[in-house]
Amino acid sequence: MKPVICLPTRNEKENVQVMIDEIKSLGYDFFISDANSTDGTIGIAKKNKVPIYQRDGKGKGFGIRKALQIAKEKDYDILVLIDCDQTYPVKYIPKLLNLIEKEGFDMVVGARSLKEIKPFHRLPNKIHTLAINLLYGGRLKDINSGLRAFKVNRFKKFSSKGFDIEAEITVKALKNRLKIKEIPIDYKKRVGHSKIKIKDGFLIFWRIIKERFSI
Ligand SMILES: Nc1nc2c(ncn2[C@@H]2O[C@H](COP(=O)(O)OP(=O)(O)OP(=O)(O)O)[C@@H](O)[C@H]2O)c(=O)[nH]1
Ligand SMILES: [Mg+2]
Repeated sequence: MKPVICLPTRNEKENVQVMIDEIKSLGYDFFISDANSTDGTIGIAKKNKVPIYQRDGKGKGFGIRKALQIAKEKDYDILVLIDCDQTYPVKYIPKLLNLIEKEGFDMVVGARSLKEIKPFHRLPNKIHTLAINLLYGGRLKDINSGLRAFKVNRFKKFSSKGFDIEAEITVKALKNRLKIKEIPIDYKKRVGHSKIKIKDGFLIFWRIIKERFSI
């Protein structure tokens, strides 16, 4: 199976060089899905000769939608998503891939322990995960994780524009009875500025409800 890694970026100049170096050392194909960053992120990617694709709209969801489209167009079998903020250690990527390739999982997610998540984000995260488990019959621990790998052909397309994208991926995986595995990971303090806002917590919750009524 041919995997590709995608780093979604919006103004991550403090992180992008470190993330490029760490991912390069793993030896897999990778690319950046960027939101027309204005802080020099694009220049750093180009200097490192990393393919960088631009958004079709504003928001992380647009970035991940683009990533899925690129993975399909270029015939990759597995897409790995990892936030470009040095919070998720890249060392877990081979493990995620191994579980898909050797153990037959469709999606493997790096699950953070709640105590490692910022206090401010802890409650919304808990609510989102609980809501998904209740509404879609999951037994998951961290539905918003920004580190996951999945088989490209298990998903047709995504429609989220913003930070509700992980909720959409999770709900679609549960609705389609995909084989999902979570592995515990450590999670580090973010470098650079966070892009998520309070309103995104509500957007994610709304996505969880909305997906219940769509086919
Ligand atoms: N392509 C793209 N990526 C984005 C966009 N907004 C955010 N991202 C990226 O998505 C990833 C997650 O964003 P964060 O700001 O870290 O959000 P978060 O992880 O929910 O919040 P923190 O816990 O504060 O880190 C980062 O790599 C961002 O650069 C966007 O509009 N388009
Ligand atoms: Mg983050």
